[in-house]
Amino acid sequence: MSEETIFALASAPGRGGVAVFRLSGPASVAVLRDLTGIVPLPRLATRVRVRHGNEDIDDGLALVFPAPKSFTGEDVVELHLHGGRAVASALSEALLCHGLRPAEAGEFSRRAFLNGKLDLTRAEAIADLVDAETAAQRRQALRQLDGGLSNLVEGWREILVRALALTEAMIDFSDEGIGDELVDQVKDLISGLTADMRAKKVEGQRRERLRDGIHIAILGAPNAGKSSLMNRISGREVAIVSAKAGTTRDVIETHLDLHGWPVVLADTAGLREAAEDIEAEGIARALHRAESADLKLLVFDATLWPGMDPATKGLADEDSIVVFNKADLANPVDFSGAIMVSARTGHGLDALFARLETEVAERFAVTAEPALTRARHRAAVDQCLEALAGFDTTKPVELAAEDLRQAARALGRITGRVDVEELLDVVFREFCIGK
Ligand SMILES: Nc1nc2c(ncn2[C@@H]2O[C@H](COP(=O)(O)OP(=O)(O)O)[C@@H](O)[C@H]2O)c(=O)[nH]1
Ligand SMILES: [Mg+2]
Repeated sequence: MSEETIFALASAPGRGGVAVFRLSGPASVAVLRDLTGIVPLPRLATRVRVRHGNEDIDDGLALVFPAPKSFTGEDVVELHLHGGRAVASALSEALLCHGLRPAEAGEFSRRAFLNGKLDLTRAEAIADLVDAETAAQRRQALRQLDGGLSNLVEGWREILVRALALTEAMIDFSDEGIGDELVDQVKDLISGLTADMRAKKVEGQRRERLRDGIHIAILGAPNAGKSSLMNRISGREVAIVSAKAGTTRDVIETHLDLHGWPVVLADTAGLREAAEDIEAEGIARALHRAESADLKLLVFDATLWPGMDPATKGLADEDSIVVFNKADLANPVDFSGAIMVSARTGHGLDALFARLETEVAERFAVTAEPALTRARHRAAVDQCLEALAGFDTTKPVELAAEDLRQAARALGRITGRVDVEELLDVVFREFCIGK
């Protein structure tokens, strides 16, 4: 338990209907009594008048969560006051006068972790939930907060512990002739576990996209209407549109909420042989973007049909959607699976959105399965796999057991059951103050 009592504004700063201040630590209840003259019953919202010296600060609600049944596991007080700047600064001053300290970013969650209230995966889920901008991001974070990931990892650890127990049993039973049977059992456990972890790693990479945004690149020849389409899709003028070929040179990104899916849409330079240095570099970047994108929108100029730009056509694969633009100027195009649109009139945009949504949902649907959503999780799994790769039943049993212990330790890093200190900074750094 910490000696210091900390406080922070837990709601967003600035003007608002209500501002929530959170206090945590041994002095929080005494300070509340000093400021309001009362100590409310546990967990019961109570009307209070907040005073500091002779000055009335505000009228509001107070809630007391005595340790250990609180978010941090310490005595916690919440004050719900009016959301004005003057109220916030007067209260902060009063709390400082009472010896409280402003919390650092993530300090409440850090204390919750240290007091056994949260494991690291749940703490990360809180950060994700606060950052979630779309429905899919929110769902994924909530599942992790519910413990999906920590249950998965603990399940893996249990298998390792079982394998370890069997391995140690080999030491005891080595002369009784049942060693071989034990060896087979351990091998089975390890190979099943290894396969499962590998699959989860691949899945995790995909699901991390839900945290960062699914990348969709718009590609095509100069003047096909890529920038116009980008602006149409995003509903804003993000890219410069021009009849002059080679206008877009760098990759321009915009973030969208595509019916709950977080999307990073990128407009790129037109693909052509050509061009002076800067445009050539733009084209190189476009091709690089094409490679790393989750989905590609290949844009063709419908007025050139049946011609199709060969460089763009060359990028077609199962992750691309073929779009013919300038439908307002051209006859329908007979190309299987293609969508006719007009960036100018908006024709076909609904069909394009529907198609994008289907393709994204197919690739990124959040199943109920927990996922290794961060590079940190996957690095720990890699270390675990590495230790297991060294595991060999022909080694002296003591050494083999040590490999399993290492593997289990690596997994423990995901939830924070070992090597705790060094991990904390990494995990809590990205939190905001008051969480
Ligand atoms: N008529 C018509 N013109 C379009 C359409 N989309 C783009 N354009 C025009 O085609 C030219 C090139 O557009 P732009 O978006 O800069 O193409 P980009 O080089 O592929 O980015 C501009 O003059 C646009 O106004 C469309 O759907 N219909
Ligand atoms: Mg352009």
